[in-house]
Amino acid sequence: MGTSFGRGGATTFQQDLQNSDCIVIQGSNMAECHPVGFQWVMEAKQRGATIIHVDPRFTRTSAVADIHVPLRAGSDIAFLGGLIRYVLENDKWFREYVVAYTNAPMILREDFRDTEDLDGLFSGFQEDTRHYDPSTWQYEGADVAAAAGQRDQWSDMESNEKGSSSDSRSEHARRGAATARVSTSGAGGGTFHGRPERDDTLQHPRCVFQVLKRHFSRYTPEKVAEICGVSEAQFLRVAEALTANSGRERTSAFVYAVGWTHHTVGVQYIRTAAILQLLLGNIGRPGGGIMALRGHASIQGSTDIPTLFNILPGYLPMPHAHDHEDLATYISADAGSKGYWGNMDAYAVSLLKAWWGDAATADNDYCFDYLPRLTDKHSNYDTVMKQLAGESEGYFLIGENPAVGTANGKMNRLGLANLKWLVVRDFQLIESATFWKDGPEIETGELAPEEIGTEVFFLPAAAHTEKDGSFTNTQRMLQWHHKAVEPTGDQRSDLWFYFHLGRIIRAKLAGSTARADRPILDLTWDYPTKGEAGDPDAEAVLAEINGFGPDGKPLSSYTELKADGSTRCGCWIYCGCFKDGVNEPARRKPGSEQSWVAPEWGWAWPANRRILYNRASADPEGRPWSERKAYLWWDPEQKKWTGHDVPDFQPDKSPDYRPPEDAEREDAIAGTEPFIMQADGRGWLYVPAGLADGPLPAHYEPHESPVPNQLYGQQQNPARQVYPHRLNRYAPSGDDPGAEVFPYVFTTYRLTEHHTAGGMSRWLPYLSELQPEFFCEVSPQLAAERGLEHLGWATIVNPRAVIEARVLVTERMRPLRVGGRTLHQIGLPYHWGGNGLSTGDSANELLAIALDPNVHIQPTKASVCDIRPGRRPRAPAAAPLVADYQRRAGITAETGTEAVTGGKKK
Ligand SMILES: Nc1nc2c(c(=O)[nH]1)N[C@H]1C(S)=C(S)[C@@H](COP(=O)(O)OP(=O)(O)OC[C@H]3O[C@@H](n4cnc5c(=O)[nH]c(N)nc54)[C@H](O)[C@@H]3O)O[C@H]1N2
Ligand SMILES: Nc1nc2c(c(=O)[nH]1)N[C@H]1C(S)=C(S)[C@@H](COP(=O)(O)OP(=O)(O)OC[C@H]3O[C@@H](n4cnc5c(=O)[nH]c(N)nc54)[C@H](O)[C@@H]3O)O[C@H]1N2
Ligand SMILES: [Mo]
Repeated sequence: MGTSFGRGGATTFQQDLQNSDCIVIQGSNMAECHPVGFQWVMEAKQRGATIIHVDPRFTRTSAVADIHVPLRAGSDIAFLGGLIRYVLENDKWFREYVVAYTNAPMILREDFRDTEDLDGLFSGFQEDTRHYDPSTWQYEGADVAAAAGQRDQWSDMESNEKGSSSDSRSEHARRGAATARVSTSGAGGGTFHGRPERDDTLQHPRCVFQVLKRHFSRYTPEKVAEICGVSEAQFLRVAEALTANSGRERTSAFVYAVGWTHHTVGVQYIRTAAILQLLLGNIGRPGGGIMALRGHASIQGSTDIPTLFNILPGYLPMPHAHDHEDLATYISADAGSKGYWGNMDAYAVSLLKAWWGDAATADNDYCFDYLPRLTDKHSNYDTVMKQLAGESEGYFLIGENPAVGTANGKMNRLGLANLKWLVVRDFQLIESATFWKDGPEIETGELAPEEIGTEVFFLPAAAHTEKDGSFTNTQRMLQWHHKAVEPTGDQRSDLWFYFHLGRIIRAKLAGSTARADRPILDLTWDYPTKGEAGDPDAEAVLAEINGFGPDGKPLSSYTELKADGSTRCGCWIYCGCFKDGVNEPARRKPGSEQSWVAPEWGWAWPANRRILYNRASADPEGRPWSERKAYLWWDPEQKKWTGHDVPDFQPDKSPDYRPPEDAEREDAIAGTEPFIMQADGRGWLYVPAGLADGPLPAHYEPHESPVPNQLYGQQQNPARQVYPHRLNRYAPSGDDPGAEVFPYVFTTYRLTEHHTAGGMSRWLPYLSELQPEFFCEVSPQLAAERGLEHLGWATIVNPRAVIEARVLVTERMRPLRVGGRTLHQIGLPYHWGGNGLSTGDSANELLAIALDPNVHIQPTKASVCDIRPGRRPRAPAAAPLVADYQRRAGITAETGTEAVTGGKKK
């Protein structure tokens, strides 16, 4: 979303789904996982909208949809790519929107090569480092840095080439872009050097539009059917519904969640939907958009104010350990650029001032050197690898249960067993806190409690009902919750824990003159506390996040932020949520007392805008595309934008504003350019920089798949991250010998009655009674093929583990025809573990660590296995069974790790 539109958040809000004429839910089981928001899908249906659910399984979402398309897990890019081709070939795209608001007219460099030319690779792939050099992906005549995503691609190249002379970065630097930035899912922006060449007639053979057309030309309905296991008729029904409900008068929305993100090519799934929605003119308009459904209550919040290793609050990049990088170099990636990222200096300096207060001055670069620097990837899985290697000593697990919830459970537990200390703060004694005495490895004898050196501290946590605070929900909306009851016993809020931990560390360091202690001693750490336990005042934290002006008063908008040290702001995109000292996230004005947009319910970033890029809901002249879909328009009398929402645009910038040649920052965005975070003000059909695995999506098979790629010789995403390890062996894929040993595809998912790794549901009697046991969903045909009995036991094996589950035989699972043969899929809910009231094996024992290169996520949605009747062998017979499967499939340390597979096929 960040690279396509400029910000890494849902483009719309759930209530707006009621305005859709067609809703495609793909990669989510919305009715079961987001049941409250699903109300708005039902409202749309009542108003006549067509609801489509594209999902390998028939679920409660499918049950109320007009169309359910059971497709093969891991094949969505082929399906969506087919829709893109359909839209282009049948002239169903929204011409005026596409020409004015997207980068369709931009002309690409002559040396760009597409997957069509290179059998599934784009130009620039370096096989030895498994990285792309993106220089050939650029526009002709201009050099644009990433809007979001991989913002330090050139220096990544350098570090991966380990000292060998790197042309890429120096070439990039020569063209003036200095160090670009790195962030995973960030808000956008980026430098722009030169002026890209354009052809508004879209005829130039190297313009984005023509490149796109050629790229997707092979994604025909026949190919889609063959790859996805759907019928051509099913595909065409979706294509017709979607295109009939897009244009001036009608809009369609896409809804996805982790059925799309959890793949080694997950970011490109979402990119494919972004291209489609831009071509159809569905972004920034009511009833349109892409609704990214977020998981935990504040997962959006935990990327905005991140728990991620490579971004700082508000999607500022975490600085890299480049030589001589000072604040100016860090910011120069954006200096003079077009769009709101041009103000990155104000955002960064205000953040440093919020953290280090008076200690941060112009003379010391506002304490920029106090920030940690990235020396490598430090994602969750890289940390697990470091734990296994003995290179990581301590770990805090706050609200996470990796022994159950994270891919390759065994590696996670063995990592925890290799620490010096571990702090777990949770409601329950989850598996990640007790692995040392009763984890599966104790049973198998791989670990013994007396030999584990990890000292485990278990601290009981207070629940959200027992503390004040905010959630940032799926639609970027901050919502306040008030403490309803006092926590009991030793339970404390996480805010309490971190505040007092910091306080004690600071007290211990007091008086130190060591340079290394300055960043901690100079922190502003002065939150007022309340009550007997001394809980910090959560509103004081909100106020710090919102920020203060030179007069010490709360700021009201990020446009007030300054780079001269006079303003403080803990997260620029949240600036304004505590305007005039009022806790706006706590607003709960009833819907009946305000418009359907409900701007006075909670507060959404940025600036309380509910639909992003809403300038695009009007035509270039500023008039609504149609009466029916009017949302924001230019009022020529009052000379301002007006309508149902806060404009995501300068409120008084006229549609005929044209930036002067030397314009900078937001002044360089024309009155017709709605994507104000992007360097060119446009939605990106093609991403010239910012993605690790290509400027356009291409269908690759999942990391492990029993099916050969039917479009390119390249089997998997060549840039995916692999982690060869004795405990993380991969299956052979496609036509490779041994692939037949694991003939079935399995996918993992959630049940309404349980929550994620189970800490919040498996200990509750009512929920445990509703879904008492771990099970696998199989079709009657697969049950017959393997002799599985309904309510009996099944053993599921793959190269990493063997687990057992109760059998649920159901017609909701259907065999598919893929590549001329029958393919069976198996569904596994992933909520179980050994502790609590309802216990069972964890699906994550089976899952591999192999990651999407952009966001480092694991592929939980499509992997391979074998299934057989009966219970699994107990220790010590379990390991030999897995070893036997590995031997039969001929698995070695190299299997499944190759980057490039195309050559050998030809
Ligand atoms: N009751 C309940 N609600 C929850 C949660 C919970 O545990 N319980 N968890 C919360 C969290 S953390 C999250 S992230 C969200 C997740 O919300 P969802 O993503 O909606 O949940 P999942 O059940 O993991 O997966 C969604 C669907 O993706 C399908 N799927 C699998 N592979 C593919 C594929 O390749 N393509 C397509 N098109 N579909 C595929 C699965 O069959 C499944 O129906 O839910 C949140 N809400
Ligand atoms: N196979 C497979 N694996 C998956 C997925 C999948 O679809 N398939 N989905 C992935 C996704 S999207 C997610 S989000 C993860 C979830 O994986 P985890 O985050 O590891 O699992 P949870 O059970 O949600 O863990 C949250 C813990 O926080 C505790 N908790 C709740 N509130 C608080 C609080 O206020 N403070 C503290 N300190 N603790 C609290 C709960 O008791 C619970 O034990 O799983 C991922 N793993
Ligand atoms: Mo999640």
